[in-house]
Amino acid sequence: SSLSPLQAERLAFRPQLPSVLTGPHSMVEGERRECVAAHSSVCAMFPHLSGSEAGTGGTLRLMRLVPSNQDDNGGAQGAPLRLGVLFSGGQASGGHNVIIGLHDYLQRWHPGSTLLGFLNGPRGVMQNNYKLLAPEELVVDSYRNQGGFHMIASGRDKIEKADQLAAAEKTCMDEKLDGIVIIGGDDSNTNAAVMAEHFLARGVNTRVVGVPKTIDGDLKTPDVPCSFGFDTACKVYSESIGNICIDSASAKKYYHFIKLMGRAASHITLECALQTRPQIALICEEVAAHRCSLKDVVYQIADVVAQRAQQGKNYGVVLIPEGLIEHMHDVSALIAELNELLAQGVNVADQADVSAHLSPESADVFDHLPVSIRCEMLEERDPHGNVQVSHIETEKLIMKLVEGELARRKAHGQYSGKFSAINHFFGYEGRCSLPSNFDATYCNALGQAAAALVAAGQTGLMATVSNLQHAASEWTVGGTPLLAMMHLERRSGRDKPVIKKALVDMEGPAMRAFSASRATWAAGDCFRVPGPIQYQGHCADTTTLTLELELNE
Ligand code: FBP
Repeated sequence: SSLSPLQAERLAFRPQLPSVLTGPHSMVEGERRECVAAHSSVCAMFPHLSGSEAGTGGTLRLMRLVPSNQDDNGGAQGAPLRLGVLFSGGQASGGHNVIIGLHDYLQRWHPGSTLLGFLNGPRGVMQNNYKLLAPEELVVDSYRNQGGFHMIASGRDKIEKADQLAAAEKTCMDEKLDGIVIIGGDDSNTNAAVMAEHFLARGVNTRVVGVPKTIDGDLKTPDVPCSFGFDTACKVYSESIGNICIDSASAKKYYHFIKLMGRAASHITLECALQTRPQIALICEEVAAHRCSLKDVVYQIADVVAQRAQQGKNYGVVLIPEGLIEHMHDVSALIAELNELLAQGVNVADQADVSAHLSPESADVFDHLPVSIRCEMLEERDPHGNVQVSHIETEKLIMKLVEGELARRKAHGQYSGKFSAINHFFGYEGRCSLPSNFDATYCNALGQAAAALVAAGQTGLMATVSNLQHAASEWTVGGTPLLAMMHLERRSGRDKPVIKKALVDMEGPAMRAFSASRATWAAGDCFRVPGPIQYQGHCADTTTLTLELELNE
């Protein structure tokens, strides 16, 4: 077998189930919910899902799974169901356990059911390209508690335009699907709501249920405590960061600049900072809130380096979220102008010409960037033709500019230390690790919750598993309306209903804990070493410090 001993051992792990899923149960209505903002406008855009076409003005309700002895939907064994499932967007550890949760629920409560795994993400639905996840072929069993999405693979296509919705509708009709489960982030679950509305309007019987996935941790509400994959990714990064911290304190000669995934939100960087206590961790939301410029950020780091040099410390660790580049106001203005120029077909090979077309402020920023970064900004494009910010080596940019600033201070007699820096990027390696016990258990429960929602005839909901501060047996299970996670955003000149990204809350418990300690960490050597993910023993069931702080607020 190609399995490592640990992979083989993890195959045998059986996540504990919330007790409500271990016996007969039924789905009941819970509290009312409002959209995050613009409730009536959002509901009016989804008349069938919100019930506003019935003149109610839009009533959204939570669903809760409760124990029952009755022979109702999802309670005692029911008729076989036909379910489709797909992964959408970036990988996140635990995804396979969501599918396993779906599979196990169907086998237990709806024997004879069929589970279709759509291949390569939403495209698989539009092309009706799937793999049968049949128990007898043991396809599913060999992925228990394993990392990755490779059982059926993922993709970043969208199902939102009329022809795409029509293609999805045809597949669901042809396959006579009772339900389709979309395992994705904010955009994918926004599309899930659009699809659920479309199916209701067209009289298609396929229910649509979402599952909260993304390592970025920016899909959360009071009903969705966290997205899966965040726990494992932060643990993988924190292990390496902790080791690098100790290396820097041992060699005493390098500053390590570490870029971490997380484009819009800096939850990963904040959690890794709480875990490892580096000298500096930049938080995008704070940079944006204080309207920091590139120079402000560089000065902030140079100040810490200079203060440490006075104590004879020419080493340390700096954490940089990958979205930083978009959150410094002057750089984000430059990127917006470059996007315009690229769309107009400016000659990217001629950097002087590009500079001449920019506003004086943006030209000043552009001209002071290292040539390599200028090239990245002009050459790395995403499929929409925009600057591909996640491919820009922000950590190198900041490192080089700090070096320049320190040289300037040295020339003025304001700094006399030595500065030698090394850059790292931790991203993809955190997305497919063997899931932590938390992610394995949470995902298995989420999969079962999603199946229970479909079995109860629910559509347009996100599966939820809550009460996470207690043992898994006490976790609660249900669903929250996708519309309740939405607000309106101005996109391409019109108001679009989308799921609101949950950014780092400047007043939240995790940020408060970080703010209270960061000055001490900057000056001292307070490094903390979390070590590798544990699967056994008393450290095995800890979750992130972020979630722990939030749950104990
Ligand atoms: P999702 O939001 O789809 O889960 O993806 C998040 C993420 O892992 C980001 O942290 C990162 O910026 C991005 O994916 C990288 O995307 P890609 O896999 O397309 O390079």
